[in-house]
Amino acid sequence: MIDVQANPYTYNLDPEATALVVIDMQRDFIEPGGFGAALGNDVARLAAIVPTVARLLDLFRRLGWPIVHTREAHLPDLSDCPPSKRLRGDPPLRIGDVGPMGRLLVRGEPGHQILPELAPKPGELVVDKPGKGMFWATGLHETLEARGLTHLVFAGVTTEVCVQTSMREANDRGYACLLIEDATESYFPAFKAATLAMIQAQGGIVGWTTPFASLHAALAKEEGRG
Ligand code: TIU
Repeated sequence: MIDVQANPYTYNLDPEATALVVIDMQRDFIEPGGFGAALGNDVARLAAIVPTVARLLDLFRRLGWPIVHTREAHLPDLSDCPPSKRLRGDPPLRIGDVGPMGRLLVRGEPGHQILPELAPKPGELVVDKPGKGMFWATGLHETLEARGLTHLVFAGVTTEVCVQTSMREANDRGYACLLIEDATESYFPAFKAATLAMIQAQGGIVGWTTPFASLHAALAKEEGRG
């Protein structure tokens, strides 16, 4: 086990059984004209974490450890999009409507793509999910179990929506979860802060958090080996 300095206390990372999970670093959430912008959000905030997520991906690639990328998106016929999701609120464009990056939150459209700087490499897992959480209707738990993975390091957007939902779902399925604080972002700074605080509270009720530098420092020796 490798000790990673974390909050609220040391995270014991298993070098044989750890995957990186990068949640929804898609054009639809991070670039103007996508689903995030249609909901009225300032999407520019999210772009700030791209260099840190890229460093995290580089680290896992150098180590040769597994990487999972998720994308939130629906089938073109929207058969996997519940009306309660599509009809929520009063946005100028809804899921499935055509925007500047194609149909919002629909598989295969330009907005569905992961940012080119963070694009998946061959051999990395890419999971399309119709919900906020990464386990609903994806089969991902079975895939991770089959590979013997028990520890998940999380990054991506948005902290309190898809990242937190996925992390809570993973915690309930028995994974030890570590969220990288500067590799996740929200449209709402207060929600990011609250999410980190609630993960850390009560002795790490759903996991641990730490800055990228702490993880990097802890894995420096492993990297030398890899
Ligand atoms: N709206 C918002 O904050 N997030 C989402 O809808 N999806 C994800 O977090 N990926």
